[in-house]
Amino acid sequence: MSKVLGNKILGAATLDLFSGGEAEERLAEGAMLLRGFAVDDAPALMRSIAEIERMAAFRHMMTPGGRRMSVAMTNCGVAGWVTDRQGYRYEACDPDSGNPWPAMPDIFNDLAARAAAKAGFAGFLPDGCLINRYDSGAQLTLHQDKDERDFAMPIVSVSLGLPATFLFGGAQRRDRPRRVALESGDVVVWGGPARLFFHGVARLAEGAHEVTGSRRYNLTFRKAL
Ligand code: MD3
Ligand code: FE
Repeated sequence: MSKVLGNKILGAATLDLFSGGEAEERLAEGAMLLRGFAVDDAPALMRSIAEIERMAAFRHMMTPGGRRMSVAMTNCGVAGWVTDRQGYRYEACDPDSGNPWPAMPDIFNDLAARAAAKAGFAGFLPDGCLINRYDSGAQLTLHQDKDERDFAMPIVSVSLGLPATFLFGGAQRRDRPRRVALESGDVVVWGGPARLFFHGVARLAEGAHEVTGSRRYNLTFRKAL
């Protein structure tokens, strides 16, 4: 176990500094930010993403309202999140190829389970991972993740590459979102009362990152089925 060296109050959030250079921050009841949790895994995660994308290319999906998403997406695992004019849903097969989504790599499963356990969700076994790719200018408008069957299951998200400003709202769309800076290797576990909170990502600023170049990636692990 790492040793707590210090504790600061930052606005509403509590930050614990650990000897390994990792920090845990409670963003809200049920929402735990694990800063730097996946830093060491980032290069291997990016190699897995490169393999996945050879089988299931990134694409800009269409919202049910007919707008092309600025974030490019692909999936791995048995439950892949898709959107088109028909709506949002999970599909076992990639609609672009007709093939099953690539399998979830072991390092994906391991990371998601370790992060969830640290946040109090032991035994988390995701069945899908949505992979989001942001170029500069890409954004994700405020939304809820509510296409999954069991909201008692958390969602684990992993940031890779360029930093982003995460918008963390509340249970109501009108709740003014807090801005949380997320960097490469940061992991957030969203469970409990925060599971259905509104959230989004501000337009990505230009930059260069040693692991991902001019982009940001985000992995969201879900138990969808
Ligand atoms: C807060 N992705 O794919 S994950 C998404 O950085 C999505 O690409 C963002 O939101 C991204 O749906 C951030 C963070 C996230 C995921 C689920 C949540 C935040 C959440 C569920 C409830 C509250
Ligand atoms: Fe989301």
